[in-house]
Amino acid sequence: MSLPKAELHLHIEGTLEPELAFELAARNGVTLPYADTEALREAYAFKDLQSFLNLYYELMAVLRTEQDFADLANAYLARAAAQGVRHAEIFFDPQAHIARGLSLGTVVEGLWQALGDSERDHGISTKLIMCFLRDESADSALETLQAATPYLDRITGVGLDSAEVGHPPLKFREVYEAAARLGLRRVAHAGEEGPPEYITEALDVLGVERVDHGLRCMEDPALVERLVRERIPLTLCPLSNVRLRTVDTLADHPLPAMLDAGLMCTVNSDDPAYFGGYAGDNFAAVHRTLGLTEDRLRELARNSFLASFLQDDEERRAR
Ligand code: ES4
Ligand code: ZN
Repeated sequence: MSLPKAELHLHIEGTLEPELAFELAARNGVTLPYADTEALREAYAFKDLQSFLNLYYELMAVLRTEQDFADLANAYLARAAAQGVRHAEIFFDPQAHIARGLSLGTVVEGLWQALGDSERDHGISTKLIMCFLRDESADSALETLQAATPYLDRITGVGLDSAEVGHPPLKFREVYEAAARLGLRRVAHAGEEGPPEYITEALDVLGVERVDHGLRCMEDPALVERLVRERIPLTLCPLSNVRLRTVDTLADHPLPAMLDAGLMCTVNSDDPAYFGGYAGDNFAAVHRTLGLTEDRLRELARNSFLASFLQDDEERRAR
């Protein structure tokens, strides 16, 4: 579906398609514990977030050089462009790479090679959002933020991802305060597998402007009312929710009810190589399966630009 849209919830490491994973493995002399792309694809039957994360971190072993990160981002941007994406705010997970002995510079410089040429090559403007792994310590997150000092001109904001339950937003109060002092925008995953209270905490303690997923707000009517009143954007990922068993089937997805409630929803792809579809595929799926009207789809596309960091960021820079 080629409706012009912004993608606001996309983990660049989650765009690693099996074919590219094997190509990079061969290039870097890394042995993957799968015979071929078909055997690898068979491992994509997830029972929850953690079972996905295990494979997601395992496959990152093939990413070693700046060129690898540039190739990864270019492959994503080409696919996204074909599906109508005009602006992408891209998450990356520096701690997962630093833990494997890479430098933050390798990751950021590599991604930047692709992002720097993206408007020319793909017609997509981009921003980078550095995520902290919430199942790592708050100290590790702070160290990562410090290590990012030389790259802050390329990093628009910070996010929080990985295993949610048992790692509430409160754990990262200090690092989000430091990020705010540095002028970084703030988002966080909340209410994907974790309870609605984590959404409230992300807003009140971390000061996030946008909530990634936020699906479980629907369990708390007072929270829904607040999110509507404050026009807090939610970056929903319908195909991800199905693959990670957050919803039983796509037909059960609460997106229509969320739109009816007046929530500012956006539709995104999360980890498209793993979850069966890029941004346009997610739009097409909710159109087909949830019966969203063309008007609703246009609302979702409009929301994606309104909820993006495009406008304010440029205004802020001009000041
Ligand atoms: C993620 Cl779907 C999802 N949830 C939390 N953390 C993640 N990292 C990559 N994909
Ligand atoms: Zn995500």
